[in-house]
Amino acid sequence: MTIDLSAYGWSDALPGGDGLLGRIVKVDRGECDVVTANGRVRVLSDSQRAQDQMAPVTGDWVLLHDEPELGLLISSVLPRSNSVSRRDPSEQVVEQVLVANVDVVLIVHGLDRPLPPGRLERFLVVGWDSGAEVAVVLTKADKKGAPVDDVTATVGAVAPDVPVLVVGLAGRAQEGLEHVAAMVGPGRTVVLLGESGSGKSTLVNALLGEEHLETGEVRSVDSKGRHTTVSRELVRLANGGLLVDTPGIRSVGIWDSEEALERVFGDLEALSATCRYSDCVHGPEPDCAVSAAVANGQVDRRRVDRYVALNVELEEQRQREKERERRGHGEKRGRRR
Ligand SMILES: Nc1nc2c(ncn2[C@@H]2O[C@H](COP(=O)(O)OP(=O)(O)OP(=O)(O)O)[C@@H](O)[C@H]2O)c(=O)[nH]1
Ligand SMILES: [Mg+2]
Ligand SMILES: [Zn+2]
Repeated sequence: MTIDLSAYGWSDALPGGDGLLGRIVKVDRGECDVVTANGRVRVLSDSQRAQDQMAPVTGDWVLLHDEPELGLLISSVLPRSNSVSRRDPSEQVVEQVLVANVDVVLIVHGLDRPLPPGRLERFLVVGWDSGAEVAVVLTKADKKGAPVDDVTATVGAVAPDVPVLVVGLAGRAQEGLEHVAAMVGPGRTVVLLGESGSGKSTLVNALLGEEHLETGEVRSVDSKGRHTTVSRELVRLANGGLLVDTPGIRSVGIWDSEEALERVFGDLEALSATCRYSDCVHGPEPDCAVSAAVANGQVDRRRVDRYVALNVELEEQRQREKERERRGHGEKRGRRR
């Protein structure tokens, strides 16, 4: 069997190297599934050499070599064009890369639950920080009383330029699916992020046209999902699109990212620059441009509060990171760019 890796997004413009080239399509329990020109193989993910540079993740291009006793091993992870990452929820100051080499990030939200603007802002920061295109997909529009207009308005208020796609995937009816399909072109890698139970795996299955991924009922009391998906898996659609399903994200710890924050809170950053004090927290300070904008109805106070809270969180993170570096840890796992 010979697989043309361009079908998995490989382009000759990317730097290659010695060894068998492949793309990681799944990582679980210390092992990776890798698609190579010779077919799909399973390799150990934590080969020492690969770890020395960076831990391989789904979407990575890697070079494999054959080790007499151990079989195929990842000898190197090729440079990433970009990656989607968040703050590691267990470690506070460490970046956790979720997926590499991504063209589009779809933020998936189920219309069976509220969409707190702060949650959306965090997902947007994670998405934009990668440099990929970002869109929001609202699922479960088929449900009775689904607040399509309200939630669409929330997204519009937080991020006016972000496309919003609405789908309802009950039974055979596949309302709106074609709009999502249109974003997933040949060779494009599209990752789905969202809370557990938001319908990511259901959406991937609908696009695939088969029940490839396991899906799970949400709890009826609070619409909470059950964390059905446990690994990040890249699947190829018949039209050549590449989709990465991911486990539901509980906490969206954002990684310090000036550019992405600028996209979400650019207007507030611009106003802050004209406050009298450069360290203004837009509370009781005199000559605060942000508070003035709130007072005349130009800016929503709650949005300012979220902005301030996020900045506090990032400042704490910077301090902890400095502390960590001082103790001699930060070198290997620091920020990649
Ligand atoms: N009515 C309706 N139900 C949906 C839709 N999309 C998903 N569901 C249901 O929502 C539940 C959760 O869907 P999943 O696809 O498992 O959600 P997930 O985001 O993959 O969840 P995790 O894997 O836990 O992160 C399942 O019972 C789905 O059948 C939709 O568009 N309409
Ligand atoms: Mg899932
Ligand atoms: Zn101010």
